[in-house]
Amino acid sequence: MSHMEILKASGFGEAELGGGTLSVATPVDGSEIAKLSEHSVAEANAMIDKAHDAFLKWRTVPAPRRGEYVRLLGEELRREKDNLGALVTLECGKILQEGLGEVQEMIDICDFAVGLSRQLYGLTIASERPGHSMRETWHPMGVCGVITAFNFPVAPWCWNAALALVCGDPVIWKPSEKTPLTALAVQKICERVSAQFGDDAPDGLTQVLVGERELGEAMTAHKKVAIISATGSVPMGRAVAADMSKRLGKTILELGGNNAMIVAPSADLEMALRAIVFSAVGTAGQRCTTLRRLIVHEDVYDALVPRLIKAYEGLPIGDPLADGTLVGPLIDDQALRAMDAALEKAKSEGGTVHGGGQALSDSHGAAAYANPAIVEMPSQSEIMHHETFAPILYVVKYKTLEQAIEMQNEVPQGLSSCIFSTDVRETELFLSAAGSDCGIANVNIGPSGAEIGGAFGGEKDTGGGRESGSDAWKAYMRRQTNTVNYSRELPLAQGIKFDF
Ligand code: UN1
Repeated sequence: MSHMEILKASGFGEAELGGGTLSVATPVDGSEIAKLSEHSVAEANAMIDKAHDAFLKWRTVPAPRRGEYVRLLGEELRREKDNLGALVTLECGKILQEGLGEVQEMIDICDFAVGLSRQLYGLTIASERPGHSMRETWHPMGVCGVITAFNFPVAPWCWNAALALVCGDPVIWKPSEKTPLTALAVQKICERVSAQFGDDAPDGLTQVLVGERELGEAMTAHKKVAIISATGSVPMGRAVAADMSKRLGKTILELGGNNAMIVAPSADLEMALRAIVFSAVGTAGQRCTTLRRLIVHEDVYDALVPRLIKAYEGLPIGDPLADGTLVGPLIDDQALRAMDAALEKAKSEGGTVHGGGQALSDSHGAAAYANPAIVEMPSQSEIMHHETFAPILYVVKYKTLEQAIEMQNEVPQGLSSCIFSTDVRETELFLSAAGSDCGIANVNIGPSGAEIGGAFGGEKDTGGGRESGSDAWKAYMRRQTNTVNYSRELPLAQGIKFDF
């Protein structure tokens, strides 16, 4: 399919794609595919007010009925999976299999949220007073602002939106300025869902803000945005947290990752090799869960690392829309330059670089295709503490598991981690309180590609937020403690006497 056909299949007309000020390029060949109109801050504020009006109505719609909205969204996404998956690939450059996988992740969280809409359970609590009962009730919170990054242009919106919507919160979305088309395509889908759903879907239930940073700032500044869930860089997250804390608004932050794998002597090296390649070069190293540090026991280093270097040499790099490609382009030239700079720094810190540099420079014009790189490092140096959003895998040796865990935890980020080992003493230590300090810790699988059923997020510079499965829904609701006196007395708690 041509680029225009992909855009048309997602419902874009030519008029909509031209005439604006925001230039959108496809990383596939670097060409411009749209010039979109941007929202002003005044328009953003009006949209937030509209979302708040929607909240006043939506919060009174019974949660299972709200779940029906999300069920219809999941159905529409199933129908649109091929079109939206191709658009994800066109706009952010991940290979088509991963574009489709991202839409599947949206469908999965919709299914989860539909069930959840009948399970927004509170507790009953024993009261210390006779004739009293206590319980905990969960109520809708307010407008939920969602800020997303270019690398997963649609799934993180859906992790947030599917939960927020069943929890009674309208959603206002500020996608990355690099990937607004996928967001607009999803908004078109939501508008179809609203039309099917009927009158109790208020106007402004889901909205998209097209433009740059100041629109995110409009959301953090606006009192009617109760929660902001932001995915992206650590500096962005810090700015959102600082602004929100001024008005004591809630945040859910999913920021940087610097994910490691420990390969122990007992590991199944065949499996480890496959897991390493997928998690280090998948999405061209631009997942927040990408494998960036490989910590290999000295006894298996020589059996693993030369094979890995060889596997990298044969990787099919190219057009992400073409069958057989495993590594697509980086988002833009700036990303390629950041990768080059990190590799130079790694060299200056004693690293031996295999691979790296621009790939396919002749055939792909302005696009930024990179050769994935493996860097053998003498120790965990400065550069290894940074997340460079590119396919760079640093490799270091270890002697004892305690030392490996210490290295794995030493970086500022705390998103995902894993160990390859068939020794239960090692794997359980890795998962224990003295083990990985990350939000995600896996055994015998890579650090990326999490399923939606678990809570997703991590500690330290990763921001501490949790999205998606488990009880992440609680962050989108307000908790209310209710004490009900059904007696004819008025005893005070803590046995206080107060007679008058
Ligand atoms: C991200 O890169 O921001 O676990 C999200 C994974 C995907 C989500 C990544 N399910 O790799």
